[in-house]
Amino acid sequence: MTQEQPAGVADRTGGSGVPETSGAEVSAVPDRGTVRLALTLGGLVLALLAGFGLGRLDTGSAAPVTGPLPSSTDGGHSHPPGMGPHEHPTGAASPGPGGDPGGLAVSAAGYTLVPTGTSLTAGRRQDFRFQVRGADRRAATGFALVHEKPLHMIVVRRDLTGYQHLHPTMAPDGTWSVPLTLPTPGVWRAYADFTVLDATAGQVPVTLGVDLVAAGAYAPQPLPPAAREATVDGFTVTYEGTPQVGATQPLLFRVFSGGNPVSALEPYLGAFGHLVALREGDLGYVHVHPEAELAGGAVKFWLAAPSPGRYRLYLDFQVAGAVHTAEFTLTVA
Ligand SMILES: [Cu+2]
Repeated sequence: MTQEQPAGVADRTGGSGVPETSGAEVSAVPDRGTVRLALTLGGLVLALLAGFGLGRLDTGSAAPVTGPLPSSTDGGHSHPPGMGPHEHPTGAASPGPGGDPGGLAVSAAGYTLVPTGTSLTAGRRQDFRFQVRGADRRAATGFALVHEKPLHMIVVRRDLTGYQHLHPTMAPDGTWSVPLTLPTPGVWRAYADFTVLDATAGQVPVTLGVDLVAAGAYAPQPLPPAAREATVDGFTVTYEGTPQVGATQPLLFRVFSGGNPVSALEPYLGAFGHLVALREGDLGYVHVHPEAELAGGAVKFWLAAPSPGRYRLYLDFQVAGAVHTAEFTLTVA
């Protein structure tokens, strides 16, 4: 499916109060928050070479970031090829490799997702609004740009169908809104994936999740069988690699059109691909980004699975200005 992109692919403002600049100077001082970001968004460990890490904050020199500055040579937690799994500091919201994925709670690390409403009408475009409130009960308003956006929102029905990747915009009072259509009845999961700028703790990466309901006759779909090939919008996408529990493994995705490799993959939000993995059973959330450069034409991720089980993988990629999402079922032994 082609993704809904209310903010527009070309929107590089992020819609936040945080001005975006080049992002060129992100890497001098290691930053614990950044490490935690990778852990939070991971649970899966990923290696993002050359500063294209998850933890890379795409804020630049002019960004009014207070507290520990974006940084991290960890480059968003790079694990060079050949490097084995290792221990990382863990925080309340960020279990280490092999630990729990994110998005399972509406409140974590002192931040709570507070939607204005969670009941929507199936098939109707409505504004979904929410705040991220801190321990002081006030709406947070300072967010770091991560992959060009201050907040990434993933919405999926609880049977893992209907995936959407959205970018809400924030009003000055900290209220986020995004036009949202839940096309079919059912219970849907919405994830808010962000790094909040905390006055005392610095950068706090968090992924919070909340259920949304669209009343009506819910016809759940079974998870498709595991496969290494998917088709979407006329593209065929394949992957190689076998994620394992507790050990980072390479995962290479290739995109084909008419049987030929697509050589014109374009960066989308600062990366050649964005990979979200959702675990069957609890919809645990993992979001990883690839190496900065294509590897022989393939988009290369590094990851480890948080547990055995089945996952649905969603790979966002961009060709000719349009974003597509290829979906795969993965079984981790
Ligand atoms: Cu996003």
